[in-house]
Amino acid sequence: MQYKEIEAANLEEARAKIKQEFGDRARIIRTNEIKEGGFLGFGKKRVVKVLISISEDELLKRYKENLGISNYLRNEKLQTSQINEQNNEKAEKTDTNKKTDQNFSDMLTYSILMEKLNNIEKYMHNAETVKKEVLAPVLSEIKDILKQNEFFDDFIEELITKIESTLPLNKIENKLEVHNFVYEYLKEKLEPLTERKIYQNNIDKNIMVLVGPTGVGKTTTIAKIAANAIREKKEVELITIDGYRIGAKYQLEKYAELMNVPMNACEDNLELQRIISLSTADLILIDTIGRSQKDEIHLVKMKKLLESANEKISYVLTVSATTKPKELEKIFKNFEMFDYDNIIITKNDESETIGAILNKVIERNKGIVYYTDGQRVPNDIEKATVFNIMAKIKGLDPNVYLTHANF
Ligand SMILES: Nc1nc2c(ncn2[C@@H]2O[C@H](COP(=O)(O)OP(=O)(O)O)[C@@H](O)[C@H]2O)c(=O)[nH]1
Ligand SMILES: [Mg+2]
Repeated sequence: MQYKEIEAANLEEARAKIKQEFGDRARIIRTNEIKEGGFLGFGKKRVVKVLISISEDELLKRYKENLGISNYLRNEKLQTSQINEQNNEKAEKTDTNKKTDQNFSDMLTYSILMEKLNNIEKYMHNAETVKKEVLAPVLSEIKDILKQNEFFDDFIEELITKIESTLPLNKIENKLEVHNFVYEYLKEKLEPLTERKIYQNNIDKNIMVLVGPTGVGKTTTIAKIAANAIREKKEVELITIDGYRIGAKYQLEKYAELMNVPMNACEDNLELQRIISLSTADLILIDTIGRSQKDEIHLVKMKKLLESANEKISYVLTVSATTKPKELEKIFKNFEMFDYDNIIITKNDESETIGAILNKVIERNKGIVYYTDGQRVPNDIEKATVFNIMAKIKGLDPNVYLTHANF
């Protein structure tokens, strides 16, 4: 791969130049707007510098196509005279010699090109810089869309770089192509995270614990999951270790009563062990202590208590779609001690965007099992699929959603 820098007065002109010289084969790596020249800060000229990459083969092919080797060499005065000297030495040529000369001439052209391109690196470092990133209009639009969806900056940068290095020039200028690329990119990342099994059907006792900050909707979500499991003819049992908050036990007890399922409140290890071992349920749902996730000692105690059950427990982190992006990292990290594989996203009805959460699950390789979108038990819950999660990414061209619709 070789790199070349194109300089122009503005982005449009730079693109036109690249197209003319390299066709659609070049990939844009970086675009900078630079102020150059001037004296004592005055009279600086704005220029746009676009760094592109192109494979050696393509480069040589392009030069041959466009300029013709002889034309190209004629323009390169210094190098041409050297070649002429060498050519003159071989005044009379046989056919085979001609062929050799043609190869030689090709090679020389090629090495001149390479040398020029290698110098670009040096040249780039010397450029006086007041750099400002300039993006193609479609790319800056997609950047805004991703920002509005609350994806984090480094994630967006990575995605933009990926677009620039993957899509050829003519496609980068096409809104639908770029939006489609973004959709596919996110879908590819989210697909493996939304297709995980919620609980394993092959083991007879599935135990699922919902952990997460206070007030995100753990108890309500447990009631919803329980009601849906009952609808699927599963035997369900509820346990709470949420004894700390007055009324917390009462809340789950009420749901258990309504659904006619057993409910136990556990305060210590032995009790938890006894209840789990005696249970004949297919699904045991455990509600947890409603204290701040900042209270680490309490979380450790809770974890010890759950570990004492000696059973295979799957931990699920419950996060609200309304959580501020800044808070999310802390929450994902603080609950990491539970080794949770999956998350549930609650309160989707109260938030337009879930990009920050999606960003975190992709980064930490966590599955999304459910999302909830209202207070009604048992209705306001959905199993997460890649399609309903992708539908929560707002602002992409409607045609992109249409193309991917799962009719
Ligand atoms: N709007 C909305 N409210 C919800 C949702 N899930 C739970 N809630 C409400 O959030 C509040 C706290 O829920 P709760 O289950 O007690 O949270 P916990 O402290 O995590 O157990 C209650 O008023 C619930 O009705 C949801 O998906 N959407
Ligand atoms: Mg609760």
